[in-house]
Amino acid sequence: MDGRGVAAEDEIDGLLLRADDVRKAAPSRSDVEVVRARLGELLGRARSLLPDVRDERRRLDLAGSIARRFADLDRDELADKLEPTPGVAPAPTSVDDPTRVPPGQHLTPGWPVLHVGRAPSFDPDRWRFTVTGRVRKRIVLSWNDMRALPQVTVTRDFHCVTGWSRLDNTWTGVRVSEVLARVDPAPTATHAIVTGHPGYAANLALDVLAQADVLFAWAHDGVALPRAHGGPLRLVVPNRYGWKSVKWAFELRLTDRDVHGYWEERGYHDEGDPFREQRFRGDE
Ligand SMILES: Nc1nc2c(c(=O)[nH]1)N[C@H]1C(S)=C(S)[C@@H](COP(=O)(O)O)O[C@H]1N2
Ligand SMILES: [Mo]
Repeated sequence: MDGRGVAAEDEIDGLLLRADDVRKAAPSRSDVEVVRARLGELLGRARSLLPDVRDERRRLDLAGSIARRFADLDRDELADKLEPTPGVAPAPTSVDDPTRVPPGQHLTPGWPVLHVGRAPSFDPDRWRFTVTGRVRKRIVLSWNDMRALPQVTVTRDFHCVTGWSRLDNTWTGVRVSEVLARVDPAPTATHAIVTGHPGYAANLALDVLAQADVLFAWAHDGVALPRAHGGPLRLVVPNRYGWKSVKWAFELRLTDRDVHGYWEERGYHDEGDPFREQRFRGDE
């Protein structure tokens, strides 16, 4: 290994130690914003050094360590969101079958709101959804086009990588497989990246997207999907951690390789199967 790679590793280790000190020193949750800004700086700098780490295994480990700290930050901010949400029926907090809860998850009665950036406004006349990339037929759907697609309702559990799970979410929308059938995917298409406002994205293998319970959803528990939860339209991928369930989705792009989305770029796992605890890159 060369000197520059080792120097980058040492610097990242140093930044992570400082990040841990900053977090430990924070006296209360009311300081979350200040801590977030400072940690964002330290972790952002650490992340920018990752490409200089030559040893692949070490680079993946460090990427995981950085991503874990970003997730801890979300957990701090979440503490007061894990209460029953006013106006939303509380989700069950116990199960008959313990294997229904993935390892390392706890059940929340509430419906936490978790995202980077701001929820966009919605104008049904101007709203568009594009399906593009490795397709034989690119399509652009209006809101009416989208709503005219065959509708299904599924009830599934939702698992966020920061540790909360919300059971029994009833989603209504169109299967992604229905949308895929309308574009005629190219034979080279193996993956897709779904993008939502304001540029947040997640990558998925096409065979995962084509599962029968993977939807573009416009309703939850029988009412229009609230804007905070991704309304008017969000992706729902029950068999993956929540970060794959892109809110305010506006584009589905088919690709011939796995292109990283927002969190995958920041060290989260490509697959993100909660039952295999694939939280961070480097997890089996
Ligand atoms: N556009 C967008 N979609 C997003 C996110 C985001 O930051 N932006 N966060 C993801 C994460 S990490 C989770 S756990 C879920 C949370 O969904 P909820 O706010 O409806 O609970 O949205 C996912 N979809
Ligand atoms: Mo999440």
